[in-house]
Amino acid sequence: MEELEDKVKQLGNSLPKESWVGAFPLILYQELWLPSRALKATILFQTQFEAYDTDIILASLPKTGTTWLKSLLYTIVNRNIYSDFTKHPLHTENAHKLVHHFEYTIYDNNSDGTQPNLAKLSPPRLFATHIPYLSLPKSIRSSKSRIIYVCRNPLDTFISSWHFYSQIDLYKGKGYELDHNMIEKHFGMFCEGKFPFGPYDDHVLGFWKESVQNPNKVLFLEYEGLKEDPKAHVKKMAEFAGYPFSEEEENKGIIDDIIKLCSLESLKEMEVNKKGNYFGYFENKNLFRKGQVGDWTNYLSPSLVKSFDQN
Ligand code: PAP
Repeated sequence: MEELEDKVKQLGNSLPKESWVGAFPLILYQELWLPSRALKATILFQTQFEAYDTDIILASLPKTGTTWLKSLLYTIVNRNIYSDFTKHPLHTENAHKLVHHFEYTIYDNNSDGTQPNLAKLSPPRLFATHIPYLSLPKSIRSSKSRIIYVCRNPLDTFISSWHFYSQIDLYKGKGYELDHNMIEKHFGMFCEGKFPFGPYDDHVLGFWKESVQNPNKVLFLEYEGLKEDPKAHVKKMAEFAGYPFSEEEENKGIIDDIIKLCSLESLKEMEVNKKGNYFGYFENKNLFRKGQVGDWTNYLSPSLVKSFDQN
């Protein structure tokens, strides 16, 4: 392990670096702007993970709806075990602790002490990742495991990330929130692909292409579509995951109950999400903001957006 530690350190020293909002360190690994702290875990994930055909993996770029999708997927798949939504695990654990991220908690034993034992998880194992399709371990791509991908309008994704990092002290981003020069600077970086787990386009296109070529492998969803018609999307997710709703369940209104339990308003009000942290260093409360489609119009000028369109 020490040997790996040394190799990762050496590799880390040799790779190009950037800082996202404040001083959140990024490193360019396999054409991917990876948060530096996730380098070792990503390498372990890529080289050690053995997928089961029954695994269901939620993939996304940060700030595109990960917490929402984790909550929905966990609730859909476990609805027979946790049928009383007033006592649902989402009331006591943040979604990131119910569906673990490979490159954070699962392969990072320095994270938050919630590292699951992969061999002991009963199927279907639910996982999440921000790693792009072509950088995933071969066993995920070659097994029958399924991937649910969510994408979001790039401008809203950028603004959500901007707020997230400029609200936290940890990377000294605090105070930047309304600093327009800083927004412009970081928007320029985003357009160049320098963004956690970016470039944005490569990420989205990788999963989109696979969803077209192999629709049984990747279900491609859009945040905006989920907002517009959550019921149709929750049904689609349940079918894809192998847990379709029966007519009886539908008649009882279970889909509406799941949507309500996992709504932004509901999650935001849960005590567990008002305090505590996830991945060992991010605060739960910062995961829940406006969830508004088109929020970027409040922050980005038409000329900035034009420069984005031309890229
Ligand atoms: P993560 O990648 O760090 O986990 P992620 O959950 O993907 O973050 O994205 C957070 C965004 O999803 C926030 O968007 P905003 O900044 O534009 O408001 C957050 O408000 C939104 N969000 C969180 N939970 C929900 C939910 N249940 N429904 C809709 N949007 C949500």
